[in-house]
Amino acid sequence: MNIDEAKETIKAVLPEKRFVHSVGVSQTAGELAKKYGGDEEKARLAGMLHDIVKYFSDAELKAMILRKPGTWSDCLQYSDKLWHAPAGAIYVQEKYGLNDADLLNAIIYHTTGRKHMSLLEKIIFLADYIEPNRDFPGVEEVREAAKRDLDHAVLLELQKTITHLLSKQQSVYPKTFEAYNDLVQKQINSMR
Ligand code: DGI
Ligand code: FE
Ligand code: FE
Repeated sequence: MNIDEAKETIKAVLPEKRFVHSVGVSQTAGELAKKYGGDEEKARLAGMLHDIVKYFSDAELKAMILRKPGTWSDCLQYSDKLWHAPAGAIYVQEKYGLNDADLLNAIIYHTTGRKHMSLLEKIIFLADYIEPNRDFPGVEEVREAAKRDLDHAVLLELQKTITHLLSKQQSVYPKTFEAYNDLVQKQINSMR
């Protein structure tokens, strides 16, 4: 599947606003890949597809995750907002035969992050947060950081997301904490 095919596919299944968001993530992911030496084509494709099953029912998303168990399955014990990410990867693999492990992982972890993220995983995680149609407090600070230091921008995003979830007394998926701890530790090590 190429990028134009992916764009047509999501246009047919997503509401306009989510389609525009996905095109924004694709574009931003391509720019980040160019800047940080990643695979631009793969980044744009992953960005286009990352929310493909966002409007499936919770029952459908849950059934997909149960059908294909993996390290992501524990998300079923947390917010249902997390489910579209692993389910999206299962969907594009089964329906479109996309088998690139890095691309699939970038979709699986686009919502939560995880420790030891690949370059592509970081790019999609960050692009989802900072694409041009996003407008919420703090997004500009992360956009600025993304121009200078990828890890620092991802760390800022994790800090803001965790803080936001805590402020609303919502659960935090453990892999989100692990991603945060991983990058804090890297920062500490780099200052030694
Ligand atoms: O699908 P999008 O709206 O583009 O964005 P997303 O896939 O990053 O979904 C974000 C939602 O997930 C947001 O409402 C916060 C929510 N969420 C719930 N629990 C967690 C969580 N996000 C993270 N990172 N970690 C959680 O534990
Ligand atoms: Fe998402
Ligand atoms: Fe998204």
